[in-house]
Amino acid sequence: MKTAKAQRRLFLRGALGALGTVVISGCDRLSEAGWFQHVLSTGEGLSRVAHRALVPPHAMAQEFGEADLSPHFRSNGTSNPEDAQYQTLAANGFKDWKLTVDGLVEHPLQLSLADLRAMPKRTQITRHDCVEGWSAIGKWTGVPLGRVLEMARPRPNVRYAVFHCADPMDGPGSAAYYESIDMEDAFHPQTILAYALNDQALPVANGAPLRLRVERQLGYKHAKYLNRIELVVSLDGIRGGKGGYWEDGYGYQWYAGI
Ligand SMILES: Nc1nc2c(c(=O)[nH]1)N[C@H]1C(S)=C(S)[C@@H](COP(=O)(O)O)O[C@H]1N2
Ligand SMILES: [Mo]
Repeated sequence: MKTAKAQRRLFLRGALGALGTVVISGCDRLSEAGWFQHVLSTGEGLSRVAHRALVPPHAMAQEFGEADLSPHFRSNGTSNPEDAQYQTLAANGFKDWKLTVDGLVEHPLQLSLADLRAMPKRTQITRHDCVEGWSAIGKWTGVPLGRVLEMARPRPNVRYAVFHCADPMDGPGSAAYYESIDMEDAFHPQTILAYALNDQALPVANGAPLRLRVERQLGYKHAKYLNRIELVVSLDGIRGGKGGYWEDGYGYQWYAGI
């Protein structure tokens, strides 16, 4: 048994080691794009660097058992997109729906729900935390996002995956919800494109036919009603440039680590 003091010392050494890794591995890239400079110049980036220094890159979000499932997984934000095309697709059980994967890729993809269901799947029971002050535990099944991205062959300079959704946020015809994550989260084993919740086809209220689960981040990052995943080198060209609906419009943090 290690003493509490020895354990604390070990933890500190680990944390400092991680910080060193962040700084050192950043060095080769910063000369190119100056991203490290940019990251350090914003409070946003600082919290991300600090968070990434303390949480090892492949840290897993906690997973739970069947007994922990919430009796009802509530819906938040959009619960039924006010979009004619979405409604037509939904009426037909999403048989004609396709996910587009494009942007900086060698092989743009168009995948049906059947295509996605035929791919390797992952099931995970996790807790969803919404900034509005509620949590729920749900069982999600879907395709690891990394597998889908690999199929599209991302170009080496790709840095972010942008998720374009079907739900207009200010009535029919208005701009739809969108979100983005970096490649580290995109290739994390628990980051999946979920088509099932609690062993049932994903309900419309929770993002049918496909939604993102990015388990180490807060609820608003988990884009529902996916239409398209666009790979980009910078978020500058995406709407307001801050990477998401809440980030651009309401000052939410882009990296919403839990
Ligand atoms: N397309 C889309 N995705 C979205 C939202 C939304 O309104 N539209 N709301 C977000 C927020 S704030 C939360 S907490 C979760 C809610 O997921 P749920 O409806 O399955 O509870 O979805 C996130 N993803
Ligand atoms: Mo949320």
